[in-house]
Parts: sequence; structure tokens; C-alpha cells
Amino acid sequence: MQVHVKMGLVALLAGSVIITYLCSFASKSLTRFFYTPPAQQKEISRAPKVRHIVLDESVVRGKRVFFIGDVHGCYDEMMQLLHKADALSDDTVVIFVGDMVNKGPKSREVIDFLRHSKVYAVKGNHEDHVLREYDNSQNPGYKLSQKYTWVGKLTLEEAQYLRDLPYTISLPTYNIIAVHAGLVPGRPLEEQSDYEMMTMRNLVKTADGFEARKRPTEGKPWAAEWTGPQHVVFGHDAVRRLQLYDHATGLDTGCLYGGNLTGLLLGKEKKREIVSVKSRQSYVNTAKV
Ligand SMILES: [Mn+2]
Repeated sequence: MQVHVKMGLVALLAGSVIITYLCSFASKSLTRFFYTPPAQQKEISRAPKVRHIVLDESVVRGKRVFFIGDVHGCYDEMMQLLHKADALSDDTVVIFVGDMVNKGPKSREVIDFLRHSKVYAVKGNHEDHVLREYDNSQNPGYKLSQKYTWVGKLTLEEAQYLRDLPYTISLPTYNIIAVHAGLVPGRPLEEQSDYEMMTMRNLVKTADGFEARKRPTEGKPWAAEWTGPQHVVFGHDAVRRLQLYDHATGLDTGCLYGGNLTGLLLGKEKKREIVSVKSRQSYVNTAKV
């Protein structure tokens, strides 16, 4: 008899645990299903006001240009690199090639620096992820996951800064375009896909040109297929580290993963120089593709 009572109690307990779990799961799903963003929120898109920016001769005349690869919140290394290249003076135009934030230790500090310095930056897939989470977190029922808790502290102005980062920055004087991930050859900038400019790594040849691929398992590195006429400076591809092609330079040398933070410095005589600093530690174990 006693055994039966015990078994009954165990069954009751197990049953109530399962029911509690199912209820919480159902309520989360229902919140997601029935949630309608506030009217004003609907009008906000993650796209910037201007997708492609041109820095003309008047901006770069007589100045050096310093492109910086994926910082990913590695604020200390970023400052060290800027000092090493003496890039904080007025005679240098600094351009970040995207993924300045997320995954690493000091994303807020990096955003603060970007907003209050006279530097330029393009939007990477991680800026886009941050904006997605920021927008989601405007819903009171939405819970930010552990890795995005820092996004909950962003101000509207900080989010707006990230939102308005362009996908490309062109420097006709140098015949250079900066983009986070890559460009599909033979396609004008206005016809490049926003998503592909932030995520592509490879190209697959098709009957009428190329198709972009996010994963590097199919096709060839896009930069190997890029024949100009512009030189493209990009990031995003930590696995391939420094990429030096005639018409493309890949600057993601995996600072986040214990590699380097790397920049490309164009001297006043248009001489190109790679400048890098060692990462202080491995903040994330392996580079995921
Ligand atoms: Mn990226």
C-alpha cells in the first residue's frame, strides 16, 4: 500500500513538472505568435538611410587612409592599433570594415569610440544581428539571450548609429571600396544584395556570372575571383586570415580568436602597408564559418 502511495506521489510530481514545462513553452510560443510590434516600430527598418557612401577627394586630400579589420569588441587592441599606426591624428581617415561589435569583451566601449571620433565604418553582419536583437528587445515579452544582454543597454542613439552604417564606402581617389564581406563581380553596387555584402565568403560560377555563398565549402574565395577595377578592402573571413590579392585585401585576422587585429594603411604617396597588433587573449575558442 505504502509503495503504491509513493509511486503515486512520484507520478504526480513528474506529471506536474511536465505540465509546468509545457505551459511555459506554450505561453512563450503564444507571446511570440500574437506579438504585434508597436506602430512606430514597424516603420523602423534595419537598413541604413544611405546604403553606399562616397568619400570624395575633398575628404581624403593630403591624408593617409587606415582601414581596420573586424574588432568584435576588442577595444584595447583597437586603441593599440590606432596608436601604432598613429591614426588618431587629423591627417588620417580611419575606416572600419564592419563587425566592430559583438562576441568580444567591450562592444559598448567600441561603439562609444566610433560615435565620438571622426571615423567611418561599414555595417557588418554582427551590427545587423545587434540591431535585430535591439528591435526585438523593444517587445516587453522578449528575453535577450545571454550573449546579447549588453544590447539591452543600448540607447536609441547608439542603435541609430549602428542602423545608419552604410554597406559600402567608396574612395574614388584611391579606386577603393570598403565592404564587410564581399561583392559579386560584374554587378553595380546598387544591385548588390544587402545580405550578401554582409555575409558572403565564396562565389560559385553560373551560366550568367557568379552567385554568392555564405559558407566557404562551395566555390572559391570571392576575392580570388574579383578582378577590379576597384580594389576592395573587406573583413568577415577570420578563417582565411590576411588575404592579399591584386584587387582585394581581407583584413579579418581573428583578433577575437587570439590572432591579430590588422589594418591597411595607405600612405600619402598611396604606399600600402599592413599594420597589426597581437590579440591580448583568445576571447572565443574557434572561428565558426
Ligand atoms: Mn562578419
